[in-house]
Amino acid sequence: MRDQPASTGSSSETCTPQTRADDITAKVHFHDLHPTPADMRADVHQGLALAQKRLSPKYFYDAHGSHLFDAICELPEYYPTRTEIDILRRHGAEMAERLGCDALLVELGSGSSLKIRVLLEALRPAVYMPVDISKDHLLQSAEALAATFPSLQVHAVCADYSVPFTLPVDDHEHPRAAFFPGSSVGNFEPPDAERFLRRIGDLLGSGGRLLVGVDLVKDVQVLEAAYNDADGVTADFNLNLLARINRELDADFDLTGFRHSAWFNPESSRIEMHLVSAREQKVSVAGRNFAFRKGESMHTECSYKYSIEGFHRLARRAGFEPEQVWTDSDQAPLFSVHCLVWRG
Ligand code: AVJ
Repeated sequence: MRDQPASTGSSSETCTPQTRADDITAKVHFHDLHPTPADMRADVHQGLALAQKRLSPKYFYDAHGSHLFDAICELPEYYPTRTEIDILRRHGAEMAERLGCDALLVELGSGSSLKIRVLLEALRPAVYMPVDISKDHLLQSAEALAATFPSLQVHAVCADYSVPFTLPVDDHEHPRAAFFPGSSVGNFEPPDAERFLRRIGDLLGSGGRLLVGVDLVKDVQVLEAAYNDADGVTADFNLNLLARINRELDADFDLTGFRHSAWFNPESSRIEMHLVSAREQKVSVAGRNFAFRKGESMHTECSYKYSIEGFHRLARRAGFEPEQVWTDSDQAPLFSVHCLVWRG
């Protein structure tokens, strides 16, 4: 294994659950696959040159964006997080049985690693491998988790899961499983989601299981409220993308010159998030100029909503067999968690 401890320090006996966050010194193996820096400029330039300007949602998650996302998850309007956690709480034992113990468990887009905590008691993996694009957030969360579960081997991987990567450990003794909560699969266009799922299947190997959270089609008002919260946290999250580009790509977006907009597109069954130019304006990004008409939008995120059958069709096209699905209710469920088996 090529890895290095992310931190060393006082012995684990001094780590009690009461320890302050900055005192947590549990040992986490850290693998930095160095996502983004070189590609972000080219990516942003390319997206802004399109007739329908576009920015990738993966750039939302700088340090501030990751915190804003955590705040979104606590909003009364944003039902997915609490609904999914509730499903994990109620059916975690059954899910653990499906995934099996002693596994190498990869979590894609682990963020604050809160959801996995619900499963860890039932699911006793040998190795937990959180993968996230946001390095500091990943490290803090991985260390906090390792402090609560001292016998768990934690290998944190800083990587962009939307592009191919290989697991940075040479481990073939544990069966593999993957956890992809939050309905982040909905951020991919369906053909990309299919390609992505196939890649995850290849990482898992034959018979490997994927536990994936999928937000469901529902009443438009409920959907749209979740992306247009009254406190404007989602608007801040969307606009933070411009603040990040200003800082990291030497750009001059005027954050007061763009407004957040999000709606459900029923033809494509997706929420679309945009940043709309309030006036005609020019913006310079790393030496290139881009013109905006008044009312012109940059498309910053798609969040596809599926029916259970629709997601099963996608999973099958990708080479997975749906094994079981759990929802928050039988009538008009909001959210679903699927266990899929890789058939290759
Ligand atoms: C975590 C990507 C699934 O699409 O609902 C929340 C991100 N964007 N509010 C979603 C998000 C705006 C979230 N995902």
